[in-house]
Amino acid sequence: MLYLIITVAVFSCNLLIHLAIPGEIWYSTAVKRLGGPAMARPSAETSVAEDFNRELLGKGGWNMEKQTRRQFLKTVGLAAASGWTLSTLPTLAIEQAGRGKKRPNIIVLVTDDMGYADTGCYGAKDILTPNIDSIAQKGIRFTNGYVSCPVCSPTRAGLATGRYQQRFGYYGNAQSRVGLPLTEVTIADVLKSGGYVTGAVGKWHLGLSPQYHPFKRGYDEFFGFLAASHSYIDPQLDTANPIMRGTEPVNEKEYLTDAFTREAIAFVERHRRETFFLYLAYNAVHAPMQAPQRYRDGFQHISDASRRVHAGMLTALDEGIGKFLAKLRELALEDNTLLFYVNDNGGAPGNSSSNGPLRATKGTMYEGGIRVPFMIQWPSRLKGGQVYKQPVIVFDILPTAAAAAGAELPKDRKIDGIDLLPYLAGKKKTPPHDVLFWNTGENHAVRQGNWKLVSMGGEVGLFDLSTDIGESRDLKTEKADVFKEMQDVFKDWSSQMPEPLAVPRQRDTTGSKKARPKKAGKDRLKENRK
Ligand SMILES: [Ca+2]
Repeated sequence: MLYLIITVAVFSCNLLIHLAIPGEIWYSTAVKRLGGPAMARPSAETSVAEDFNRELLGKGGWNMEKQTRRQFLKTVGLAAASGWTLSTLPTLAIEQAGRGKKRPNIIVLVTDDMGYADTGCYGAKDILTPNIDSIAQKGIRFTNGYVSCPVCSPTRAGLATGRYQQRFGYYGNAQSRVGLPLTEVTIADVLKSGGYVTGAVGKWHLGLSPQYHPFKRGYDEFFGFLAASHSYIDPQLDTANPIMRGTEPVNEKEYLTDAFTREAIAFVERHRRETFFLYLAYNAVHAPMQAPQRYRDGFQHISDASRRVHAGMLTALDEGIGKFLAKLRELALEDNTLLFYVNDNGGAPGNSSSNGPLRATKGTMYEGGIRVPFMIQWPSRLKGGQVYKQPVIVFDILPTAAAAAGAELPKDRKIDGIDLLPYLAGKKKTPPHDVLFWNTGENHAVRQGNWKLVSMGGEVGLFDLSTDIGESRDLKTEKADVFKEMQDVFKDWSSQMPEPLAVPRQRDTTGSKKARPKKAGKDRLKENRK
């Protein structure tokens, strides 16, 4: 009985304290009682548990999950409500924080218009890319890695949202003149909500107007440009599309690839003690073809002058990625950083890239347009040096990152991407996707197993990728039943997608020659939000 009275008394007392004292004061009092830092206090997302760790246990040797102030208050509130006394709080806070593994930093590294076979790990012989190749050695290389569109902007929309971009009417580069619809939730939104510091460096290409700026799409920091491409050597040439720090134009003097490397390294150094998400989108090796002489040296063995420039741009990119990865290692961050590397579409016809054995180039529905270098690295969780052969696609990045981060995906809409972690860890043996679709409105493709249906420029074909990676033998007559089934599968899927969003009728400055505006299908768009 006495025990019951004491318990009720303690519960009531603590509940009164919890309800009566505003959160900030309660928090401050609790911290002081715990011998922690005084009120020099934090932004909402600062790691309180980390501070406890430093203050109480000294640096190092503590593997705890970052706790936000809100989480801390929840802990304290729960403790009060359940009758715990203040003297028990340090143990409680630390135990709760230490229960899970530390969340990884997350990096999405994007390159632009590189060919499938331009890097050593994907078969290049004339250009060395040891740093990009190191991702294959330390991580997992996808041999059937796809983007969701054969041109830049829609792929970025798919990556950003974890969805077929057609679900929100984003079929071609023309839509980038408007922007990623504001109804969409981005990977930065998801991770920021999960407590991550977020930054974007490089090419944006998801809207030029202020309301589509990275700051409005979940990013805390931005350094880069908003349009489809940019000069690498002369900022004065791009006054309508300046390099920006945040929302302010800057007069960048460095070779642009080097500048993006510098900024990515600075971001990591700035946020080394926080948990961060960095979207690092180099525009190399997208046109214009420009490389300083220092990066072009050593390629005399390449007879094609244009390919030599490409080699120089790629070398700058590879060395930049090498410096960036070295910084992660130097800061002891590499092991628990989940890094995705993906190129945004197939090798372009005008930049001397090589798609190796794949048919055609950027802009097409053949493998040379959509199958890309794509890798994932997370040394502390995923065994390195593996090759994963099942088809995966760029919009798998968001749910995979969210799962690693313990962040919540939006529940009010369909997410097409799959969390790849159970597949890569060998826990799930089936292919992540039964079928994949591509559609620009004019051309489309379907992959189901090893079958690939392609409708391109009015020609329709069926190919068996297991024996014909170059899509050279059309089997639509020989395999008429498969051909019909895949046509039906595509019709069914595309009937669920809205029409392309209407875009202004003006000169397309974003690089697309094919995109054409169509009547907006707002009602269908609304229906297909889910
Ligand atoms: Ca591109």
